[in-house]
Amino acid sequence: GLSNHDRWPRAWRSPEPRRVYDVVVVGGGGHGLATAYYLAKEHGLKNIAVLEKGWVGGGNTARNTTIVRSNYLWDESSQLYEKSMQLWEGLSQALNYNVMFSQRGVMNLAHNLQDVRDTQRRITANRYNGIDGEWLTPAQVKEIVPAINLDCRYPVLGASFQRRAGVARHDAVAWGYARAADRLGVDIIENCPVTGIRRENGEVCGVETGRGYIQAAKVAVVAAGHSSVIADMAGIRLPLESHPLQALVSEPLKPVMDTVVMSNAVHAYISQSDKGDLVIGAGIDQYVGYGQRGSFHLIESTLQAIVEMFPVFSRVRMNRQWGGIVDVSPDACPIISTTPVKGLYFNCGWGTGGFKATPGSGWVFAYTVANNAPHRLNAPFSLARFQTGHLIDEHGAAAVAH
Ligand code: FAD
Ligand code: PYC
Repeated sequence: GLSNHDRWPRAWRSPEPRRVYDVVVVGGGGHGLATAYYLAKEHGLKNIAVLEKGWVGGGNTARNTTIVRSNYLWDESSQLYEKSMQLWEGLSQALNYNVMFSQRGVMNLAHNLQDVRDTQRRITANRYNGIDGEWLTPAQVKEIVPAINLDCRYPVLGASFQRRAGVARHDAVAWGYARAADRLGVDIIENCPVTGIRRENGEVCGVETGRGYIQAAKVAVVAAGHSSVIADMAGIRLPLESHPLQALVSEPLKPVMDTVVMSNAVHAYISQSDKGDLVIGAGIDQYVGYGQRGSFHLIESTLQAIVEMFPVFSRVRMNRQWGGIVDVSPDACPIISTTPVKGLYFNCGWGTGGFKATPGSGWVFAYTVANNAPHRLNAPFSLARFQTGHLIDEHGAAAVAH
């Protein structure tokens, strides 16, 4: 079956880095590739490089549980995530690449009265913002997910349901953006770590890399869990903590679950991939660090929660487990911002929830870099909010324990 692999054409070129670019994007995850694509497509920039220290999409893009939804609480964030949702809805066509976006719905369970109140408030807020959302009674939850045990230790009292939400194929998102950006002339340079940011008179002038110095008038950093490491190279301190976040997949099963179920109260979420594996995720590991693995006790408590809610899965074997490093901000919202260094931009702080935002994040960040000013949608997400106090607290809607 693999015998013809060597005759497949490359999906994107592997050029030698030029010595000068108009824009260097640091980080070849989904967000960085999307940024480069929209810079070229929407803003007509021609001389762009994406510098990736490893391989394209090998960071959190490859490690996440692929949940896509836009049911955040506050106007600022729900509008940003909804922009992303709308881009998702046309993404396979726009990139001419099947990203397998499957709008199978996402359920957020409520297990106590406060959960019920918070969830219903969020549904109402979503609907005021034109975002779909509905309240499900326990009987309706059971109808959609027959395998669930409603009378588990923390009984299911209902759930929010966003029907337009769902999952997408994470690798395809990175590959689709990479191929489309490449076709627009973007140089994607893998195995090229950025090790320093050169500045003169408060302005960025280029980056030191494992493949030599590269001059650039604008440097756009999208490095997820390593954002604060890169900010430090430019003398900037970001209000971020980097934590491990773990996930795991089971052996493949016949179809048993055709939606996504999340429970913040018991710190677990689950869906079934098109391949048949159960895709399961946890809350963050509480310690900070850059090792892309977490601790065993968290895997155990996550699976205890899953088995309590789905006793039918108690004898399913787990195939693989891994961790990514997520960049968590104090209000569980991203930072998409200019910085005190002219020509240097950061897009980070997506924490446990940035996969869903990949298209929208790239779209608004490209606007910000091209215009040296934020788009209306990302203006509230600047670094300045940590000085003005205009935080946008989305810990509840983040739906993953922080
Ligand atoms: P990445 O894909 O991590 O890209 C950053 C890139 O920067 C990396 O490829 C890295 O190698 C590169 N880089 C770092 N330092 C340098 C350097 N010095 N030089 C050059 N390159 C550098 N979000 C959701 O919305 N839904 C989910 O279901 C979900 N589940 C998750 C489950 C897990 C286990 C994890 C870990 C995360 C999850 N997330 C989820 C969060 C989501 O994965 C991230 O927010 C999102 O993928 C971040 O995208 P990115 O492109 O910025 O990051
Ligand atoms: O933000 O929806 C989310 C999410 C699910 C799993 C991890 N993050």
